[in-house]
Amino acid sequence: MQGVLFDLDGVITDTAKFHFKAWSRLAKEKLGVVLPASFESDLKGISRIDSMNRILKFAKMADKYSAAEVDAMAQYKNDLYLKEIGKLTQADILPGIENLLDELAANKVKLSVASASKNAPFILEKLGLRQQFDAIADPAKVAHGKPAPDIFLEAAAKINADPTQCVGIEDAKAGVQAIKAAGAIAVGVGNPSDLAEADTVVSSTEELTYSVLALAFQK
Ligand code: B16
Ligand code: MG
Repeated sequence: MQGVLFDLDGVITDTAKFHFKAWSRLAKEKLGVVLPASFESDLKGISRIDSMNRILKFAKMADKYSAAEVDAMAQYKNDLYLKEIGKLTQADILPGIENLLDELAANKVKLSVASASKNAPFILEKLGLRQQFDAIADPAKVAHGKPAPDIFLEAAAKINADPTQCVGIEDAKAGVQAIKAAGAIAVGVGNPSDLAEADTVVSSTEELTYSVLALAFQK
């Protein structure tokens, strides 16, 4: 196992609730619709602009706005979201993750972040984890979002690792599909029926240890 490629939202910290809060406010204020609770999980791993377009489709306003107006709405959502994540601290790191990062570093495994979020460097800084990672893939530099493999390929390339020699960790179905498409071993965190394509599934981040990842890799 040369490297581990980490999703961020749902694996390192839970930002889905903040995304949902900001999207809900935007939908209500700008589009006059209430988003159903299912949007919180449906938008996991989906890029900002793709999320915006899904919400416009839900509001039956897909063709109503110009590209510039859609961008301005996505920017408004991000401003709301930034206010929320500005409050993150080390206490918001999901259980087991700090221990896992220490174990992997002790075993000389390179660590890279493969998040769809353009805010990943800021979030890691707020959590006090920025220095623990060898690289953060930039989602602005990849052509296709999850479930395409691009962000995981970029995350592996940034640590000079062969993707087939890496384990990817994801909480979203589209993310697991992206890991598999990249040729890496997929470890899912969450419900096994949602993450059936993963090589190994654990129910919570607390169960993520070096030995669980090493076993998944040897499978
Ligand atoms: P941003 P991940 C994803 O993070 C979130 O799950 C998704 O809800 C969000 O829209 C996306 O990042 C983009 O985030 O607006 O901050 O660039 O799960 O890929 O770490
Ligand atoms: Mg995620």
